[in-house]
Amino acid sequence: MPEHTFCMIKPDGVARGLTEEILDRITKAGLKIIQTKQLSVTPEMAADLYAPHFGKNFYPGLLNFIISGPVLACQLQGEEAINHLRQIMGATDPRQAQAGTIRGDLKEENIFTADGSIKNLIHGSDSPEAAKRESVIFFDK
Ligand code: IDP
Ligand code: MG
Repeated sequence: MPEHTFCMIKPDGVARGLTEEILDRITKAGLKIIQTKQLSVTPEMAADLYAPHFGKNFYPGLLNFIISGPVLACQLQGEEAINHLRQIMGATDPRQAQAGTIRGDLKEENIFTADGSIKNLIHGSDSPEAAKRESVIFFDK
């Protein structure tokens, strides 16, 4: 079934000039890019996006990381877009992400920010509910 998903090229991906490369991988995988927006995430938006992780030990570092520079927010569409995107992203920890995935192929030697967040280039919604919720934070406000 065609569905929509939300993704975001994180500050590390934009800063390293990997935006085109990552969008290219997404399109080559058969996902359609409906809308993109480059912006700097505000602390409020970051807290909203990562509310499910509130209280975890990596939460403060994650918020600092996501507001540290511009990101590219994207709305995608395609067959099983949510799972498909998650597959081409690869595992959360890039050291465990398989070859051929975005996180696996494009990882840096040091995957951690100064305060311990994992830098892994891309965010992708993990459920239809998350896709709706996250998309609104970036595109409907
Ligand atoms: P996901 O991005 O693969 O969905 P989540 O578990 O939702 O992974 O975590 C959100 C983000 O928080 C990750 O992409 C990563 O940047 C960061 N993160 C997750 N787990 C850890 C951790 O154990 N240490 C540091 N940062 C983490
Ligand atoms: Mg997640």
